[in-house]
Amino acid sequence: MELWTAATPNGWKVNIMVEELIEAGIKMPEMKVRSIDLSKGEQFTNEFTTKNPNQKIPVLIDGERSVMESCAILQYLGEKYPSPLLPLDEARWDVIPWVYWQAANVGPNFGNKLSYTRYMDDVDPLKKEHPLERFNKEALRLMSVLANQLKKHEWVCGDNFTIADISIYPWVRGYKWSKIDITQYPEVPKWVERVRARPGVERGLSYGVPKDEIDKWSAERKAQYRKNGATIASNENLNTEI
Ligand SMILES: N[C@@H](CCC(=O)N[C@@H](CS)C(=O)NCC(=O)O)C(=O)O
Repeated sequence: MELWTAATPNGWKVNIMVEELIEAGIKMPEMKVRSIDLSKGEQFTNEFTTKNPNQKIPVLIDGERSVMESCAILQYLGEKYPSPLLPLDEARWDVIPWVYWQAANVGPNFGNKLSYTRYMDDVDPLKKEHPLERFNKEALRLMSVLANQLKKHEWVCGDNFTIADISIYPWVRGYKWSKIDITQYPEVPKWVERVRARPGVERGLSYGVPKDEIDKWSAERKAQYRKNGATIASNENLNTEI
C-alpha cells in the first residue's frame, strides 16, 4: 500500500488509523508513505491527479485501487482490517454518522476559520469579519454537540475509540491554530488530551515530522510556513488569546 500525504489534519487522520490498527493487533502490509509538498503544488501534477481527481491529500493506493477523501480511507481500512475501530455489524451505525458529521461540518468550519484567521493577511479586515464570525460560531456550536457526546461516554460514539474519534481529533487538536476556543466546553479539551495520550496517535502524528515538533513547530518551520502566506509567528493581529 502507498499513502500520499502531508502533515496536515486530513493527512493525520489516515496516519493515525494505520498506527491504531497496528495497536489493535492487525498485521498491516508495508505502507510506503510519500510526502506531498503542497506548497510546491505537487497535488496538481498529472501523476497525482490520476490517483485523486480532487487534487488534495491524502490518497491511499492499494494495488489497482486508489481511494481519495480521508474519511472514506478510514472506512476503507476499517472494513478491510476489522477491529473495534469500526464495528462491521449493526453497531457501525453508531459510528459512521459521526464520521460524516466530521467531514461535512467540523473539517469545513475549522478549515475555513483557520484560513481566515491565518492565511488571508492581504484581505481587508472588514471583509473578513463576517466569515470569521460565522465559521467561529458554527465551530463552537459543533464543539457543544461534541461535548454532549463526551458527557455520555469516554469516546465520541461510546466506550470504544473508533474512526469517529480519529476523524474529528486532528482538526480539534489545532484549536489554538484556528483560534476556536474549545475550552468553553471542558469535555472537549479533556478528550483531546485522552486522544493525544494514545501511542498510536502519537506515532501517527509523527509521520514526516521531527519528534520534538509533533506538538509545537520549530521557529524555522514557522518561518517556512510564514513565507508561504500564513500568520504564524505571533498572535499580534488576532483578537483572542486562546
Ligand atoms: N475532504 C478532503 C479534504 C482534503 C484536503 O483539504 N486536503 C488539504 C490538506 S489538509 C490539501 O490537500 N490542500 C491542498 C490544496 O487545497 O491545494 C479529505 O478529507 O480528504
